[in-house]
Formats: sequence, C-alpha cells, structure tokens
Amino acid sequence: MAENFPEGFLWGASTASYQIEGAAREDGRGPSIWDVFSHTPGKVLNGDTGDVACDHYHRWREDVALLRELGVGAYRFSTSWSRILPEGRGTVNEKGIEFYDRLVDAVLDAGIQPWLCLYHWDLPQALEDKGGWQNRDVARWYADYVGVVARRLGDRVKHWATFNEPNNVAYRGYGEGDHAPGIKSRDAVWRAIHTVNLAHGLGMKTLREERAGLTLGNIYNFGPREPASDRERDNEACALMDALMNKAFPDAQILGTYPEPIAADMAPLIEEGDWQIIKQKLDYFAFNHYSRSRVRWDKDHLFHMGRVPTPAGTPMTEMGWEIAPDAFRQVMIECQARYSGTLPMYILENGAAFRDAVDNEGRVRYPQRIEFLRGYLGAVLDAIAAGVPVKGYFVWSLLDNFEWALGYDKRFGIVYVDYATQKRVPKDSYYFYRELAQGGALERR
Ligand code: IFM
Repeated sequence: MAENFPEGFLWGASTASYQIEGAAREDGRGPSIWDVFSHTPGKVLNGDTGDVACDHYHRWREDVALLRELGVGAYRFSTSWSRILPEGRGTVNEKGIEFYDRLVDAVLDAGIQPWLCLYHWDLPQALEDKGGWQNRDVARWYADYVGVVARRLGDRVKHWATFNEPNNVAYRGYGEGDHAPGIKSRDAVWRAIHTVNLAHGLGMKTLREERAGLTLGNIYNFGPREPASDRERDNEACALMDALMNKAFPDAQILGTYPEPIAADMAPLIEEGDWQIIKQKLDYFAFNHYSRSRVRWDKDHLFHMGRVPTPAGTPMTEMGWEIAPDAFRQVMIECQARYSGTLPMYILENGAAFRDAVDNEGRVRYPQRIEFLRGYLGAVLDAIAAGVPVKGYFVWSLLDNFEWALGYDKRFGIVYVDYATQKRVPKDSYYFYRELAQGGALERR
C-alpha cells in the first residue's frame, strides 16, 4: 500500500556544529567543552575528536549541493557558540559568524529553509570554567550570544530553536558524565536543568526583541520509559527517568512547573520571576525521537536508574536501541495531548546507526536504514491520521558524523563519509529519502 504525505509536508535533514564542522582551531574559534572532553584520554571511543570531523567548515558547498540534490525543503544545523564568541562572551569573532553567514546564503540559494539551532551541546570552555550550566549567569551570557546571532542572521533565518535535547545537556553532561563536561553529581543536574530552562526563556525573549516574525521553538527529546517490573523500586526509577529525560524541560517551559518526582529537588533553585522568564510562547513544538526503553532500580547508579538492555532477538539498531515505530506514534499522540495541542509539530531528528560500508561497486546498500525510515515514517502518517498536526520530519543525519562519546564508530548518515579522504557517498537510503522529499508516496509494508 502506498500512501502520500499531506500537501506542504516539510522534509528536512539535520546536523550539528561539533559533529560535522572540524576546523577546531581555525579562524579564531575558541575551545568548547567537547574539544576539552574529547582530548581527555578515555572519554571518547578510540580517542576520536571533532578536530576534523566531516571537514564541513571547508566542504560546506559540497554538503549544500547534497542537500539541494536531495530535494529537502529545510536544513537544520547549529551554530558553534565558541566559533562566534571564542570566550563565550565579549568580542565577536568576525570570521566565525561569516562562516554561518555564507552557509545561510548558500542554503537559501539552494531553495532550502535554514533552521538554526543555537545550542547543540558545545558550550565554550571559558564558560564551563565559570561553572558552566550550573552557573545561573550562563543563562544571561547565552542570551547575549543569541542576540549576536539573531542580529546577524535574523534577516534571512526565520526558524530558530534555542536548544537541542536540553535533557542530555543536563543529565548526560552533569549527571551521567559520559558527555562533556563529564560531571557526575545529582546537585549539578538540578542546577543545570534550571539554568538551561532560564537560558531558553531569555533566549526566546531576545529573539523576539531583536526581530519580529521569527518562528521559535526548542527541540525536546522523548522516549517512552516503562518499568522493568511492577516492583515499587522499578516504578520509582522509571518515574525519575521519565521526569529527567522526558518532562523536565517541556513541563517547565510549557506548563510552568517541574514534574514529580524532581519538583522538590528543583524548588530551592527557583527565584522570584523565574517562571515568567522560562514560560515563553512557542511557535512550534519540536522533538527528536529514537527509541523506547525499560528501566529498573539500580543500587549502584547515581540516580538508582538502570536501563534494561534490549533483549537479543529484538530488532535494534547498532546503538542497541529497539526499533519500535509504534512507540514513536505513541509519543506524537501523547505530546499533543500533554503539551502542544494545535501547535504545528515537527520531528527534528529521527534516524538510525547501522554498520554500513561502501561495497566494491561503490554503493552503500544496507536496506536496514531504508526499512527503519519506512517504519518510522509510517508512524508519522498514522499520527497524522489520528489528528496530530505533524508538519515536517527531519532525518538524522545528512552525513555520518562524530557520534559524541562513541566517536566515528556509529554511522547515522544518509550520506556515507570516508573519514580518510572526506569523500561523500550518498547511501541507498539517501535515494529512498529523496523520492519522498520530492513528493513520492511511502510504500508501506
Ligand atoms: O547524534 C545525536 C545528536 O547529536 C542528538 N540526538 C541523538 C543523535 C544520535 O545519538
């Protein structure tokens, strides 16, 4: 059965600055927390760093040509704060902002809408040295940075997001510690959550003050969590993970409250006037989704939360994440009910890592990614049929890239990157996606 997406459905592809740009020490860019973290022995698999990544800083023309050829209507990328403000605040690095200026022009020339995310995890190290997201002042400095970018690019970029996956900024950076800056502390997580929420609010206000007519949102991240058993402790661990990973940001920013069971931990951090800052009107509701997970109580974990590994035999990606399109449909329906109502909904990341490689005919076949996309895009159609106003879908990712603590070991791209030569090879999944982006129907199985 073949099914069409609604007229005007927006097809996109997403990337992020540290994951693709490289040129880490070029043209005045300052170090970010990921430069420091990835250069710390033992933090990233195989000692990989983003020093070169996909060398997008030099190859952006080629990458924009790939987007044009793909036929997408939108390209989501992020700006590197420390490329624009090497110290995190103060003097603007002209060469840094000029890079994004040229990129935006090229994307527009290709007939593609630029969607700009202002923060995809690469905090300037100079600000981490001042406490990073644990320090409320960083929220103000973030808003100053937002002002710089908005003044320079707001004449051409109409779609803006304040943060990508703020949950991972706070939880993995300051709690789990497997992401930069690598801190493992419960209190640090509470503080980071609140500062990031304040930064979101101040950033939204700045964008609205700088320019009328911008379309603004945040990029949340949702994965349904289920307790591993009906034991009370598993239920508690699951509720805590749900609060930290799913609700802490959209509840605060949209409902104006912190969810149970973290509300009591958050309460001492809330100062008078904070909710007026945090709760800003969104113009769209966006999130990323990858999988669902089961949670058990773990006495040795900082938050007593343990993830149950996906059982052998379950369809899963190279990340060990269960392939479960029905969980995706469920998330879209639940998000509309809890948060977004009639707001247009956009999926700004969805995709999968598979161990794909170039064959001796120069092709990257790997039907798994195509089947993954077919299943997840089918879930989008199901959610639309159920009345959810899903207006666009952005694949993660345009290119294979630096997958954080897993370095270059995991390939999420629809374009293969040979890191030794920087050659780009569109995978079969690129051509599958191109058919859809150019108006084709989805063949459902
Ligand atoms: O690569 C990441 C991206 O930076 C944020 N969302 C999840 C992706 C896959 O892990």
